[in-house]
Amino acid sequence: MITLYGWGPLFDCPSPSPFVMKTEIQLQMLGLEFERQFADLESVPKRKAPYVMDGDLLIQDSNFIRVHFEEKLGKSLTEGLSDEEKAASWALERMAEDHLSKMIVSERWLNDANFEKGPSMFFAGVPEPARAGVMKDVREQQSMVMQGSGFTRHSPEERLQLAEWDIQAIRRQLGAKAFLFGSEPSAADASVAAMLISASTEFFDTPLSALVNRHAELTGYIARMKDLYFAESRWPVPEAA
Ligand SMILES: N[C@@H](CCC(=O)N[C@@H](CS)C(=O)NCC(=O)O)C(=O)O
Repeated sequence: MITLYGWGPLFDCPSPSPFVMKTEIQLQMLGLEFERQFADLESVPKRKAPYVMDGDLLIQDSNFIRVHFEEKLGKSLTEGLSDEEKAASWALERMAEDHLSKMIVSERWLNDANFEKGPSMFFAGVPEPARAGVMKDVREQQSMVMQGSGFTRHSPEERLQLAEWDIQAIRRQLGAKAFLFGSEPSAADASVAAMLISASTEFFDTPLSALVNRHAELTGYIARMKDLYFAESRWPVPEAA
């Protein structure tokens, strides 16, 4: 049995995590049957989601998960792409998972109002007397990670500019095609669409969403990917709901 660990719909997205969305898409692209369960980050060495159990085998990180199943099934999510396209596919993923991902995280976690309406809900299970302190510590860690990476050493305008250049590159690659490399979705669509879905949500107050949503070809692309892979949520319903 295969189980994907992550989180289901939140913040008007199929998952609060673009990386969980990416893997959820890629497992479907590979034609796999799998269960979805809530992640327990403390239970895995890398303390990140997504992670997958394939029987007794734990696989962590969206890239290793993809390759594990590609090798197991003898399939490739870049089947039919030329060597140049395969290189571009990998580079597009790496691009989407760098500045766009950092922009999404910093807008959600470092902006007080966005944190209150969004990520603060992850701490609902922390006993009330300790909750504020735990949230403060986690946000400080996030802030240090973003500072360390250099991303939040840029001004807000510069961060937006970096995100805009990534979005422009995605638009150029997409062109008039249905998917990044043609009429069929492939590996990079999972990563890029997951980041665009996360960036475009209007749940948060951020100029990032308009950077995506003002382009009809991108909203069309997001809609196509959602129709294909997120038409219905198969995540368990949280107990508190
Ligand atoms: N490189 C990883 C990134 C995964 C990742 O950053 N996951 C986030 C959720 S979007 C996470 O688990 N963060 C928890 C933490 O850093 O403590 C992958 O591709 O799977």
